[in-house]
Amino acid sequence: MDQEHEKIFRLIETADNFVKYASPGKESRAESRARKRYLKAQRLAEQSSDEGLVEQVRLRLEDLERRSKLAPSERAADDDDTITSEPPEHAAERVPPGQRVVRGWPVLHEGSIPRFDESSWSFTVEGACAHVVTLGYSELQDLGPLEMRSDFHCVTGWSKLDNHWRGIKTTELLARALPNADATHVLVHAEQGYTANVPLAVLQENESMLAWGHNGRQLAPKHGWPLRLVVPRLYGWKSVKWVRGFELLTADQRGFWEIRGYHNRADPWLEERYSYQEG
Ligand SMILES: Nc1nc2c(c(=O)[nH]1)N[C@H]1C(S)=C(S)[C@@H](COP(=O)(O)O)O[C@H]1N2
Ligand SMILES: [Mo]
Repeated sequence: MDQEHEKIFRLIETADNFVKYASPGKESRAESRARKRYLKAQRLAEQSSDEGLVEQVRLRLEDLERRSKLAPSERAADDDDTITSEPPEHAAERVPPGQRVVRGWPVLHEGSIPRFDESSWSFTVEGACAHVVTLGYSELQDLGPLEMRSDFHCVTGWSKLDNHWRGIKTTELLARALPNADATHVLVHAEQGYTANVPLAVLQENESMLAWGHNGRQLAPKHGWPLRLVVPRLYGWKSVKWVRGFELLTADQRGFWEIRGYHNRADPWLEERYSYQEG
């Protein structure tokens, strides 16, 4: 990263922290400090003509303006129960290498959008666990909801920042199933036979969830409604849409894309895109 970029990222980071750690009652002061830094970062980013960076700052300013209009009580609600997924420690910036930030939301999947029939729909956790768990749609929703903000990175190069997901933590379901001590991975099953493998430890992180809402609305069917997995830590193909179950495994087993040349682990911060990189 060159010096100019580093300067911009530092401004953004400082501003983010003003917003995140503002003490109660001091929010508007923290926000105006943050705004000053975002605006400066915006100027510098525009000069550097790095569009991804300009977009990152723009999204933050937009969020700040939205927040600053909230009454104190709404502001508390805005923060309540929201898990915020931050990039891992080995991430130098918020957007992984080789990614560009998009404004819209591309739709990407194999096959067609399945029809949802609640009377025959269920979510199952099975395999290497003490209890098989089977839940209907409303039973599953009754475990929530909670909100989480996280970023989404697709292996084809686009990143969508600041997604506000509504749903339940995957840990909720896994805890009910009680994985065996030797369970190491989960094969995630979706409609029409799509699968993806995820380490059990990743689904036991607080930021992995099953979602039915996005940015204050019901999730669109094309984005995975009635239920999709959200795994912010890994490339998007592991965030399985139209998900129907978890199969607990005692040995890793590749899923749909992992068999077709994508990387088994899929850490976007390490650019684990293709299977030939596995070595
Ligand atoms: N069931 C299912 N889930 C899927 C896919 C798929 O083909 N089938 N594609 C994956 C890929 S490659 C990506 S990038 C994301 C895209 O999610 P979006 O269409 O909501 O942007 O969904 C993932 N989940
Ligand atoms: Mo993807």
